[in-house]
Order: sequence, then structure tokens, then C-alpha cells
Amino acid sequence: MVKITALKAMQILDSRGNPTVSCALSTPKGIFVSMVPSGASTGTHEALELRDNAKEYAGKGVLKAVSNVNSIIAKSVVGKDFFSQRELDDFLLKLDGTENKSKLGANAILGLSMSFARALASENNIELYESLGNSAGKKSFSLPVPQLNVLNGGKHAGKENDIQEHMLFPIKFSSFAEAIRAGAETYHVLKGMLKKKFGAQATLLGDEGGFVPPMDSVEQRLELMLSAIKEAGYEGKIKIGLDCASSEFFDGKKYSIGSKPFSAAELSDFYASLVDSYEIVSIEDGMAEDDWNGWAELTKKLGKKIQIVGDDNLVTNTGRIKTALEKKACNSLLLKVNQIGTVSESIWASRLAEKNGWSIVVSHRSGETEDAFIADLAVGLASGQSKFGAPARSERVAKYNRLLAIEGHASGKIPFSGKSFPFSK
Ligand code: 2PG
Ligand code: MG
Repeated sequence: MVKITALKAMQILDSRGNPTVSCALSTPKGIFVSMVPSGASTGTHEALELRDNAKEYAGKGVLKAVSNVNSIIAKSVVGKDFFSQRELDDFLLKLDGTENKSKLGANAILGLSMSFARALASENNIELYESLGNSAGKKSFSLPVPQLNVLNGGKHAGKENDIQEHMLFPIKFSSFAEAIRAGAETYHVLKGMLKKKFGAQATLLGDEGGFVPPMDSVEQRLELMLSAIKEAGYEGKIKIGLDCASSEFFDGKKYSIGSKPFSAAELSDFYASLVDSYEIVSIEDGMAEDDWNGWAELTKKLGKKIQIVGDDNLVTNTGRIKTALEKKACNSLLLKVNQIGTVSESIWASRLAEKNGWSIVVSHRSGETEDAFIADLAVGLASGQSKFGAPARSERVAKYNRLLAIEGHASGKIPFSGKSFPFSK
């Protein structure tokens, strides 16, 4: 049982210098602080992120959300006891009462939901990942295969009509520490190659810590990644994945990469040609958020061969996951806690995906903080995969360092998920 004795939110900054919510929950055991992430290529069906739209911070202030925590929410929960994550989250869902958390703001609700998870773990004197695993009914844990975003494009790099993320998948390793080492070494080889080819300018970093080279061709970027993997000595052990974030280059009728237009069928063919040539094992958001026919076509074409990850189309929402299941639209869930707004609903989404044989990727947002909550979530849910950006910049590395700590402290008792990665020939 967790007794809430005080609750206080405040406005802090995220990794892009935009305001976000931090929440401190007090219980007789201590003070539990959480920080809420924020996306840039957000799906239109995500739970509502409440912004002030006032003069300060160019409209991006979150003082309304902060005040909702400190007034409405605090009044309703302080002095109360909650026995489980579910009980607290159900209470918050009722208090908000809207479909998309537009009354209180998903950013107001999520901060408390995450802080409560920490308080619950402390109450039971267990690690956060164990406690989250218990809340999800899990009996065993695992360390995720990290998807490392080493080349940033699209909205995260100030570009239009562009693939957003080009990621290394260090799969064939026996521990998380080895996988992250291989990934970081390859990241540095890539940096050296870019410097040699284009000069130091090309090694500046995008929002998620990846490089932003002056290369418009997707094929050239993938070619370069394969060369870096080879030069680093990890040929065949590190595979490649893309997050196309294609809602950003879909105008309702056609897709455009660079100046080239594609129908959904042509885009599927284009992806299939990339898969054949560049050791691609995963494509996220290959189609736009509401283009269900495009999704179904892509999954039919490539879903037996590679992971088709749903992000903007699913928004960690069980209702939308059910639609995707009916339409056979993907075979993997990208799980982002702030897309849905509570820890419990994130757990339900992961359970539904798992029950239907999908893989699960616990993901950060492009706007992050030093809060490493999602590292514990990935281990606790035994998701098998994580997407936390490049192995650089503290808001990304905080998560990798937490995974290293969990693995180190468990002294080999928590397995690395490389062996169970789907589609790694
Ligand atoms: C994505 C995310 C994280 P954003 O599209 O998967 O990489 O980006 O947080 O900007 O939505
Ligand atoms: Mg995405």
C-alpha cells in the first residue's frame, strides 16, 4: 500500500530546451521524482499533451498541466492510500474523464503515474523494473536489444520529406554490455568516416544524438552504415532498422522522399528493395498513421521477413492496436508511455501485443530528460527491444547506463534478448 502524503509538480526543461512536467510524489518512504518526455513527430491520435499557448516559451509552457497536478489532482489523491498501479491509474482516468486526457493533460497524469510506480517499488523494497514487472504480471525479466539511432533525419534534423531514423541493431551478442559496446564503437567509426568524407560539420548531432550528414540518398546512408559496421568488425552481428516516420511525408494522397513521389504500393516496393540490399530487419512507421491499407500491404509484402513496427498508427492505445490486429497492419508495437499517459495503459498495450505474437519496443521521445524510467520498463516488461536514440547525449545515455547497471547488479541473472530477436537470420 502506498500512502500519498504530498504531491508537487513543476515546470522543467527537456533535451530540446522546451518545458516539460516534473512530478514529486511524497510517501512515508521518501520523495519520488519523475520527468515527462515529449515528441516532435507526434501522432495525431496521441493523448493530449497540455501546453499553455501563452507568450512564454513560444506557447510551449506547461504551467496549466503543472497547476492541474498541484490543484485538482493533489486535492484528490493526497491523504489517500492506493494498493496498486492499476488502482491509482484508474482513479486518474476517472478524474480526467475524457477519451484523450484533454481535461488534465496526459503530461500532468503521466508524471504522477510514473512517480507512483517508483513509490510502489520502494514500498516493497524492490527495484523499479521488478515492481513494473509485477504490475504487468511478469515472472521473468530480460535486457533489451538496443535500437541505436546513429543517423538522424526528418523533423529531428530540420529536414522535410526524409526518413527520420537510421538505427543499428546489435543483435548477435551475449550481453547488453557487449551489444552497447559494439554499437558505441560503430557509432565512433561512423563519425570518423563522416568527418573524412564531409568535414567536421557532418558530425554535428540531431535531436536523438545521431549524426546529420549532408546525404539525401537513403541508399547512401545505409551503405555508409554497413561500411561502418564492417570496419568496426561487427559484420553480420549488427543489423539495421529504419523509422521512416512517414506521416511526416504523406500529404493524404502520396508519399514523398526527397522530391520523389510514391504511392503506398511503390513505397512498399522501395522498402523491399532496401531490405534486400542493406541487412534491414525492422521498419517502423513505413506508412502514415491512418493509411491502414498501406500498412496492410506493407505487412503482407514484408511481414514474414522483417519487423513492421507501429508507432504513430498505434499510439500505445489498445483500441488502435485492435484495429491493427484486425487489419493485419503490423507485427510489432512501439511503446511510448506519454502517447497514452499512464503506466497501466502502457502495460495493457504491451500485453495485448504480446498475446498476439507481436514484438515490443519500449521507446523514448525525441524530447527527453535524464529520467531513465523507460529502461526499467523495458526490463520489467521483458519487452526484448528498446529504442533510446544514439549512444551519446546524456538524456539518451542515462537510459543505457541504467540498463548497464541493472545487468551489472544482476550478475548474469537477467538474460540479453539478442537470441530471441525475431527475423535475425
Ligand atoms: C519516433 C520518436 C522517437 P518523436 O518517431 O519514434 O524516436 O520521435 O518523439 O519525435 O515522435
Ligand atoms: Mg517513430
